[in-house]
Amino acid sequence: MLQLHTFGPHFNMPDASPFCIKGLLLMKLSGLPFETTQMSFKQAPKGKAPYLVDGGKVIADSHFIMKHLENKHGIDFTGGYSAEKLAIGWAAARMMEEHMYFLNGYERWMVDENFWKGPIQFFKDVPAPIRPFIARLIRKKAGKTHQAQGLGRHSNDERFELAKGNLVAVEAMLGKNKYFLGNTVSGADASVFPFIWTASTPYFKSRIADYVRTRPVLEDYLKRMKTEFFPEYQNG
Ligand SMILES: N[C@@H](CCC(=O)N[C@@H](CS)C(=O)NCC(=O)O)C(=O)O
Repeated sequence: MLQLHTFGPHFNMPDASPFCIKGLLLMKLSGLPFETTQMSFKQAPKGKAPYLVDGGKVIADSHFIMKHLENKHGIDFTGGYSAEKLAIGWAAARMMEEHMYFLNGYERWMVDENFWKGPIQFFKDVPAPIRPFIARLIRKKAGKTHQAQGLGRHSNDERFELAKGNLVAVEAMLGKNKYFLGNTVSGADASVFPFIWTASTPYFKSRIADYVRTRPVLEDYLKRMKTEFFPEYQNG
């Protein structure tokens, strides 16, 4: 059976990582039987989750997992949409995965209150006496990543303005659609929904989350997607 390796449920959501929720949604959309397994940094080909184990093959990265499902299992994630619509989906996916992800990650990892409530849980297997030390070390590494990526160099107000820009754009693209591109679910939903969901969870204190709660179009989309695909996390 196909095995999707993820971090597992955290923060009242099916996974701490939006990329893993994307992987889960892709698997659900594929209709193929699959199970989820705890990821291992030793096994992860790119040192990240999710990755998919399909027989003897290990496929790293949510995009390449999607490609693998298409090429090896004949799954169609296009939803039958036109090239123009799919281009919107591609652009939105990059906006969410390469931009929004970091804006939200900053809130979780760099805001003290959020870090000691959320990401600290990732270190629960580290022996208690050295746990705070290791956690601070990894947090420092995350800070360097945000600096190198660039968004970590902005002020809080500037980061919020950029996140708001993403949310306004997604809202405009969504319009009255049921799913991201129209009335049929597609791979684009797997790249948009998890990133809005994880950015808006009430679990963390965040202006981004507060803003999503003022946008009925985004809220309704989240609610529809959770109800259909993750009903057990309705309140996450
Ligand atoms: N491009 C990758 C990104 C995956 C990714 O960034 N995963 C993060 C969790 S959100 C991770 O595993 N980070 C662990 C690390 O960097 O050490 C994908 O689409 O799967």
